[in-house]
Formats: sequence, C-alpha cells, structure tokens
Amino acid sequence: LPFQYDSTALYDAESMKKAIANKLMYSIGKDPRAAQPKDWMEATFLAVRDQMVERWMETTRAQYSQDLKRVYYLSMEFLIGRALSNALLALDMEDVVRTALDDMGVDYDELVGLEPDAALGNGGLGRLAACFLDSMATLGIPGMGYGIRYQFGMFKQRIIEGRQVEVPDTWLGSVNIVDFPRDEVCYRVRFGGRLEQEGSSVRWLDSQHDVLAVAHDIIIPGFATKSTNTLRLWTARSTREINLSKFNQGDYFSAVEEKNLSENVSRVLYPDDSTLVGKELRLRQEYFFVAASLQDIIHRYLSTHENLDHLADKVAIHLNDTHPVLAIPELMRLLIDDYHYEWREAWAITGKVFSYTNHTLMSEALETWDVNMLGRLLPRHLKIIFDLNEAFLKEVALMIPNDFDFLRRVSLIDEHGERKVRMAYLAVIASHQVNGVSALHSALMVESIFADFARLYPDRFTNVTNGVTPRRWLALANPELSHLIDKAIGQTWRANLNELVELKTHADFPLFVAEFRAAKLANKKRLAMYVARTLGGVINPNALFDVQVKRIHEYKRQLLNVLHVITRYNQILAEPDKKWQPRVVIFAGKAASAYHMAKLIIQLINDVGIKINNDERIGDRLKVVFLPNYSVSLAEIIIPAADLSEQISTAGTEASGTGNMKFALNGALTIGTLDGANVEMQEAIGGDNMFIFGNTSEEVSALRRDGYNPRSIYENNKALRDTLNMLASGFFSPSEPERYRVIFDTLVNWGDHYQLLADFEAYVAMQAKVDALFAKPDLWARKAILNVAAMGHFSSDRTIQEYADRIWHTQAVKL
Ligand code: DL6
Repeated sequence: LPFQYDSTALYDAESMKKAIANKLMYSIGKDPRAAQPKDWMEATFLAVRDQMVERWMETTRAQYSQDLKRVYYLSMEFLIGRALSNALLALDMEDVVRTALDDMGVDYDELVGLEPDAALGNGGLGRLAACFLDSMATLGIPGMGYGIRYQFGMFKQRIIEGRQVEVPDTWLGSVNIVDFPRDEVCYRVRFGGRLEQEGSSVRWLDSQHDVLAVAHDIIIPGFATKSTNTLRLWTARSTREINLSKFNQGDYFSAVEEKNLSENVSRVLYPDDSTLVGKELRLRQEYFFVAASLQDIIHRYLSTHENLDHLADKVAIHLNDTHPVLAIPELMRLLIDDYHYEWREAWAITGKVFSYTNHTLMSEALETWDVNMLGRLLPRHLKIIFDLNEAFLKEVALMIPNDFDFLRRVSLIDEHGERKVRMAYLAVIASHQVNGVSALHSALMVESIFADFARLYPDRFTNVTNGVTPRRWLALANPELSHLIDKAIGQTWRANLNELVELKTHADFPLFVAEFRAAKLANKKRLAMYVARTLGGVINPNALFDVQVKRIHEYKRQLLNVLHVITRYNQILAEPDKKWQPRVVIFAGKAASAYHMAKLIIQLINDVGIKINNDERIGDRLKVVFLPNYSVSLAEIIIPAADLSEQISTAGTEASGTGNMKFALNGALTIGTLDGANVEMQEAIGGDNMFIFGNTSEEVSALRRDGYNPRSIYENNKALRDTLNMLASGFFSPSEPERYRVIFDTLVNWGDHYQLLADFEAYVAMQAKVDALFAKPDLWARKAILNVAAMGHFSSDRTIQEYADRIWHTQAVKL
C-alpha cells in the first residue's frame, strides 16, 4: 500500500475497552455518564466492525489478484437478523467484548439484544439468502450479495384483540452502524421512454422518472477465517432533490413530489411473498436493483479485463427466484446496445452467466408481468423479450416439429387473456442450470411446471437441497447445547457439521442424555420467561413444547394444528381423569397484509387460546400461545426450546423448508408430512426418530385428480365433526358467531384445497404417539440426540459447496 495505517486488530479486553470508549465519545458523541444503552450498543458495534475491515480489504485484494471467478447472488430479500453477535462469533471475540463491557458496567447480553433485526425479507427465501452469505464467506467463495436497502423492512406485527396489526419497521437508527454508504458507486436506472430503430440497432430514448441507485456495503465475515465478503444493497436517490421554481411559487408538495416518487423504489419491502399487489412499484423495484447490480458487475469486471468476451469465465450471476429475472434482458441490452455485441454473441455470453433457483411450485407465486405495463416501463426490455421468444420458439419448432400446443405452452408470453411475460420461463431458457431446493421439489418441478422445458433441456435441471448455517442456528442461538456438544466432540463442528455424527454414540451415555435434557430445560425456561414478559402468561417448562413457527399460509396448515388443539381440548374435557401429557402449543408467524384467510387463522389461534387458557377445567394440561412479531431474533429464542417441531404442510407444497432443519439441529423431534426436505431428513435421521404421517405427494395428487370429498370425512369422524362444528357455531367467537364460518366452509363445503381433513385422523393419531414417547423422557432425549447427530448434511456449507462445484464452478480464495 502507498501509505501506512494503524492496524485496528485488538486481542485483549483492555484495548477493546478503549476502542468502545473512543467510539462512544468520537462517533456517537456521548459522555459515558450520559450514554444510553443504545449508545453503548452502537459504540460496541462500530468498534467490532473495525475488527472486520482489514480482513475485508485483504480478501478483496486477494480476490482481484487471484482473478477468481465471482458469484453475484441477486436476491430481493436478505433476512440477516442481528449482526453484532454473529460478527463476534466469527472473529472469536465474544469473551473479549464481554469482559470489556463488564469492566465498564455494561451487560453484554442486554446490549446485543438492543440491535434491531435487519429484516429485509419475508421468510424462508430471504433467510436462506442470509445463510448462503454466511457460508460463502466461511468457505472463501468470492461471493457478493446484491439486493435493496429497504428503508422499512418486514413490518412489525402487533396482535391487538387477537388480530394482526402491521406497524412499519424502522430498523435504520439515526446513527448508521449497519453499512458503509458508497456515494461514488452510483448508477442511473432508467424507466419509460420510447424506442428508435437505427438500421439494425435500437435506441432507448426519452426515459422519464430516472432514479439513481447508490450502494451501501455490509461486511459479511466468514467464520474462523479471514475470508470476508460483501452484501451490497442499493438505495434509491432522486436525480433531482427539489424543484426550486415550484418551491419558490409556494407549491411545496409538488416541489418534492418527484424526489418522493423516485425514492419510493427502496422505501418498503413487499409485505407479501405470495400474492403481488402494487404491481408497478414492485416491477420498478425489481428492475432498479438488477439494473444497478449489472452495471456494477460489468464495471468491476472491466476494471481488470479489456472486454466482455470472456465474462462468463469470471462471473456467475445467480437468480434467487424469479424476482431478479429482468437481469437477463438487461444483460442482453447492455451487451448489444452499449457494448455493441451481435445478438448471437450476446446470447452466448448471457446463457453462460446465469443460473436460477426455483423456490416454489405454487402458481400464484410464479411471477408474470403484464406486457402493457412492462412495455410502458421498460420498452427496450420488452422488445428484447419478444425477440428472444421468437428465436426460442423457432428453435423449439425444429426440436419438436408440428406441435403448436407445445409452442403455446413454452412461449415466454402467456396469451390467455391479457398478455403476460412468464418470468420463470425466461429464467429457464437463459440459465445454464436451474435447481430446486429439495429432492422432492426438484423432482416435482420437472414433472410439473417445467415438464416441457425438461424435455427440451434435460441436462439443465438439478437439485441442491437447502441448508442452514450452524453458526447462527446452533452456536449463537443455543449456547447451552453448543457447550455440551463441545465437551463431547470438540468445537470444530461449527465449520464441519458432519462431525455431529459422533454424537450418535453419546445418545447411549446416560450422563450425556441427562445433560442434554438439562440444556433443553434451560432453553425452555428462557422461552417461558420471554412468554411471561411479552404476554404475561405462565407456561410450564416441563410441559411438551409443541411449536409451529413460520409464515402463516393455508398450505403450511397451521389450521390443521388448531384442529388438533380443539380436538384435544374436547378429549381432555371428555376424560378429565385420564393422565394427559401437559402441552404448550406455540405459534408465531406473520400473515401477508392482503391475505385475509391467513389473518383469520391468526385470529382463530388467539381466540382458541383465550378459551382454552382460561378454562379452569383444563389447567396446565393444554395451553395455546401466539407469540407476536416472529423474526430471526425471536426464532433464536423459540427454536432451541422446542420439543416438537410441526412441519405439516400438504405433501408437494413446501418446496424445502429450512425451519424443519433448524429445529432438528436444536434437538426437537419432527411431526411432519413427507414434504420438501422432510423427506431427506427422514432418510438421514431414520423414520423411527420422527413422526411422519399423512398422504404422500402422489396420494395428494391422486385425490385431486380422482375426486376428493372432505364432507364425507367430516360426516364420518365424530371428533372432527365436533371440532368443526365448534368453529361454525361461534364457540370461539361468541361476540361474532359467524366469524369462522368461512373456515368451516372452506374445509367442508368448498373442496378443502390443502386436504386438511384427509390427513386429520393420521395427524391426531400421531400426536398420541408423541405423547406416549414424551412420557419416557430418556427415550425421547435419545431420539432427539440422534436427530442432532444426523443434521450434518443440512448445513448451508454443504449446500454452497454444491453450488460452487456443480453450478458456479468457482474456487475459494487463498489468504
Ligand atoms: O428455498 C427457501 C424457501 C423454502 O425453504 C420454502 O419451502 C419455500 O416456500 C420458500 N419459497 C418462497 C418463494 N415464495 N415466493 N415467491 O419463499 O423458499
């Protein structure tokens, strides 16, 4: 380097104390005597962030000098959660910081709890992206995440009179501790305008409402390595701060209207991961972040290469679901219009750069864009998509001659009604690899939504089963169990989760089993305290903690769980003298703001809770808890405390699930259907150590095909009938007896799309087996340990290594 700098590397508590005190004084501007807990948190965050900067620079320099192939992971969502404790784990500095703070009279645990969650995602897809960033950095894969720096992330959920109320998430404090703003990394993103043909080339002119995208960089530290990556998030800035002439005329609203319109692009995360509303803004968001990211990728590449001929040798762009798929026509546009490549050459480069992960088979979540809207906002891209479609359909006609129906089916344009662009199809034809996220999902993907494409390009489709990072989801979330595992098999499982298999033998050691049970009980007490603090109720930590936490969605079948709860309530009342296993059924999760049925399910859970929890005849044999505002940080408290993990989606609907993996890793037993990654978990864990029930995906399809009659199930099962009648008659909603009639009708009269009634009996019977096993605590704990021992395969390190080897073809950086 052309100059010297003072290394900030600190290894002892004394220097850390000084660093934190300096930050408090000089960056936060507070006298320690006047500092609030939040000020201490921000000062500590900044001092710790300094510890990562040198390795970050070193990694970047090494990536450039080794001219490594980079992975650019494009995702609308990164649900990263808190960063401070994660950074301290990665750097192995928790003890140093704890001691330093302790010396200054500040409580470390309280302090880390003050950091707001970076909730830039809705659920599984966004949390997976965050796990992937952690694993890429840990494995040394030169990866960079690109996304949007939403001013308001996932809404905060309040429960008022049993109903979900959405409150804005103001996660960015007044002091920016989260990221490094890079004002100089700024690109113009164009919208609207018209096209002009000039010979064979096309010019995109007169765009309107252009927006600037400004980069903000978040450091992603690898665990126990110097390797450190970047998450680059874009924020929208207006090209014009204020219209002074309008302001001077006293028209204050219009003076800043354009600024507000432009900056709305990065204002909010879409609070909806299944049905899209506010479509135009969503489309703007998608284009905004891919346009900025692609300009940035090309700029970075050209800083060390002469032209873009061999872009694909050094650049892999991964599309996390269809949201970033406009990156495909955008790269074509850049190559053709700005870098003057021929169409054929541009397509050859594009086809080698992109890969795509599909995360859902649900038709409502497979994006399409209205041709008119796309043409109005992005005329050049629409033209490219039409041209691509024409070339593609010509090729298909040669491969599959005289089959017009086939051509219609695979066309990028859906011609039924209003014409729409099918973004998933665009992703498939432009990507060299397309993967699903569990073995079952990937198999169903090529049998269903992409069947025609699998016929055209059989080698393109593959599976990479999801995984979760053991750092956040075991080491950080569950120190009790982590320390026990450390004592038994050493500490290196954090970076090599397969080592957990050594715990198998420990499952037969009574002392280990006892300590395992003690760790679980400690985590259950922690959760019970949290429940008492937030809801004011008392739950018994010795009861079975039966947990379902995830987005609220009909296919995830929280309703099936509720049906079991009500049935159990009736059973206890019918046989009060029987020895009932005490249970606490815990729910948490957010419903999309426009998803009425999901919100009604939340209300039902709360209403059922009120009735049961206040029924003195029941006592602590059954309690129902709905914890508001599910988030990454709340998951870190709930998951380690679970005895039973509910993974009960209709088989064939949950692409993978990752909560299922986190629970098993923390020693919960799963009650679940053969859906998503549950299938592979069963293979790894063994069927005897899980509670698998219900119809398989083939049986679900067969029922749909051959006729399914939920009403006859209702009529022939008394327990179910009683339960559903209670819903319909207003037993749980006396002030509004009709409130849950629609749920009754959906299940009994309107086809029960997710086949809850078909699985009800098997589910209730399996819950009885759960009770029986829980009554033998050592046997239960033994099985729970075997679950933990089998989770090596479900580390996101394994997942990322598979992506690196089979899809991206990248190497790790040498440091
Ligand atoms: O792959 C991550 C995650 C899976 O584990 C879940 O099973 C799946 O539902 C989720 N998919 C989405 C896609 N939704 N949309 N659009 O969130 O992906």
